[in-house]
Amino acid sequence: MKSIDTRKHVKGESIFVDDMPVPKGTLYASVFDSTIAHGKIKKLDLRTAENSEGVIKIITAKEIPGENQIGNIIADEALLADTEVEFIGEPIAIVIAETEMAAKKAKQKIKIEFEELPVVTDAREAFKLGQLIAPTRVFSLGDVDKSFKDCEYVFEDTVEVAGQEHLYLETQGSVAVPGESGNIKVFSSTQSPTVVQKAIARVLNCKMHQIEVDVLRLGGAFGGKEDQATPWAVMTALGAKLTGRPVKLILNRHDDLRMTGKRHSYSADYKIGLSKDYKIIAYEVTFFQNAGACADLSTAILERTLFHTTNSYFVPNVKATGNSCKTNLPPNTAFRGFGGPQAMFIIESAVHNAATEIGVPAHEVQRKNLLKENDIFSYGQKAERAQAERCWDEAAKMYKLKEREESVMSFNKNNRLAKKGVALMPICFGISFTNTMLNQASALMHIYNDGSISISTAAVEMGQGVNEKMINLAAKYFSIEKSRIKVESTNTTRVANTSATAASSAADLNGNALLIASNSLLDRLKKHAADKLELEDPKKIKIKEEKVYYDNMKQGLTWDELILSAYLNRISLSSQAFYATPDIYFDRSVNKGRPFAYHVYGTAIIESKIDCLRGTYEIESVEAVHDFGKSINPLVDLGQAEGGIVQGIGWMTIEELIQNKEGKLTSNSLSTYKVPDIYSAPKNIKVHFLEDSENPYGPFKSKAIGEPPLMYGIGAYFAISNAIKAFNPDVTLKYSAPLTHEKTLTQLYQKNFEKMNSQTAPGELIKE
Ligand code: LUZ
Ligand code: MOS
Repeated sequence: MKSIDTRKHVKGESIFVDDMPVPKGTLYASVFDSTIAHGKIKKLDLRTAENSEGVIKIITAKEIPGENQIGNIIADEALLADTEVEFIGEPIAIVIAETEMAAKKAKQKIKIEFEELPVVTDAREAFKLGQLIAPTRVFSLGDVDKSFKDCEYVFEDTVEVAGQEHLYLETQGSVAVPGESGNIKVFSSTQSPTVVQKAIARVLNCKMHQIEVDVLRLGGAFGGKEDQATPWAVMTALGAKLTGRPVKLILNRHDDLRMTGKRHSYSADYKIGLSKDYKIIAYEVTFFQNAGACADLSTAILERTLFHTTNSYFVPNVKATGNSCKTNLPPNTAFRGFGGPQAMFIIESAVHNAATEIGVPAHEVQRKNLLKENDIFSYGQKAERAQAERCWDEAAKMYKLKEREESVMSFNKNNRLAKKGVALMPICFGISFTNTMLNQASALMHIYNDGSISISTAAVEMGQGVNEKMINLAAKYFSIEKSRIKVESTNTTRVANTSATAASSAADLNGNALLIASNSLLDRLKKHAADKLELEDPKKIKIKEEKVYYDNMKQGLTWDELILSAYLNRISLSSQAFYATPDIYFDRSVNKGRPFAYHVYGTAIIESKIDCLRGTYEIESVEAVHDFGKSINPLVDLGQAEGGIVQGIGWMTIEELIQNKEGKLTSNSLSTYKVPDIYSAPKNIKVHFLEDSENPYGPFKSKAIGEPPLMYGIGAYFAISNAIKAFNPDVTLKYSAPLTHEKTLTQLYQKNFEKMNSQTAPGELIKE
């Protein structure tokens, strides 16, 4: 992957919040957080800490000038706990000192006493206790109860799917610099500058225009900074307000891992019914989402789960019930896919289980049920320009599925202690924020009188290459050199009311706004060129490679000359434009509508190899046909696809979040939480760009790329499961992600392990 930032990143020249030179007099904040998952604060004694060397101030809930509230969708999240704590890592006080070390030393001198309350970490247990974040939601189509009766096959089971740590390279952080008249400028590592701006205004009791949020770039986010960059930015702004000095706060990795939420774990019950010829007739599923202690984005994430209940399949009778359950864990949050991947893993588990029980390869059932043109989703939208079957069939052909299966079969026959497995993973992901209102963006463009261009949009660069794409779009639109164009930081004073850079839609929304801004500038320039050249029809003016043409004939006028002339003739060289996705709506009272501008499709073939002595495995290859639309930048898109695939595989295989009964994250460091590295990444990743796919809703007919490829990683789970079946045909597969090496071993030797469990008394040896 190559973008305008690549060189700077490699050379260490790129600037992140922690790299910025800070103003003289900057103070440092450190957060004092809860050590218990649920309890009342009986006593908070700050005296010794306050007298500690270098301490300027310790801020508690009592000092907050405005509301002690940062909840974005639901107002249920205090910035600082006042009387009660609900998760380990919940902020209680902010220590502000002359140095970071002084702040940390003082923090250790804070004394606190709790009265402990019962801790709930399990979503189903929370559900039984009636602890819901919001009322239960149901999406339905057809009539499941009636149609199960007509099914040849009906299967029921439970599926577990764990969360995931974002592990952005750059941890959370912010710097706030006070200005005159109570104004504050905040440099935050956030995907949502406006959410940060609004939360600060609320907590500080000031107007949004007093708060300027600036974002140069993020060192990764993956959803982890859509909502959860907010508290740290608010804390620095609060510190700046109360001390009158700049305040900086950067979480170290341990604090970040402990204090921030993750991808949601889900537990689900399903019932799936198939006809004699393996058509899925009915699918009923109940989701128990583990939301953590506050709402954060959980309700929106649950909604996206409901939208992705049937993945890439047409199912005529669906009932999907979603419960967002409140537990004593850090609030779980957005993570690449936003609840969609969990729904997709759950139906893939149902399909895999059904196929296994029936005794056919899962891909036979999958292929039979792929969405066709005009098939309806449970939420009332029809599949338009559906590419599910095309992607599948091209993948099967291009990557030689038949031969692959035969070679895997012969490998398995010839090897006793090594087995291979193949799985196919089709994806279908809806593009647009499910909250229709958020599908808006604006762009501001200046052409300076030397012919160079400055672009501001709401898009936040986080390594995904959105800035490169904005440059590609403008360069193509004007037909000028890329080097003329600069993308500015994302700043709330240049672009207001920004929607988060999220939902895979930043390039779509901001790119479209940018093209509208470019279009009005180009119109003005064409008109001016026609005037200057004394030619009558501005429509016949074209700019090609920085030269002006009329009726395809080159005129003696360059881009530089045209711009300077326009300036000298007092023509505006600035433009601001707005874009709102057309044709989308959703009625929450009936859960029907057309929430997505379009869907992204694709199919991957995944091959695994397991060592049947140790239970270890490798993902040997992932080969996909993916619908990129007409890619704006194939290299950037390919980088997103490959990164997504590896991140998805990590989630499904080796990344294991462990929280104990007391609500403590025990996999709280990189020695206990393992992410894929270059050795465990598939040796072979191929992603073929589906041909002849044009998307009317994307800039230059492109499609969104950020989230969808992650879901190919789900196929790794089933590729490993199939290899396990090859070794142990009698295995009763458990559908519980991640499928770690340890779980693989226990399924390879399921019978032996069960025996050992019943015979070795305290079950010391083997615990699931
Ligand atoms: N964020 C959001 C998202 O607020 N709404 C969404 O629908 C969404 N989808 C994916 C990722 N982030
Ligand atoms: Mo996201 S999960 O698009 O912030």
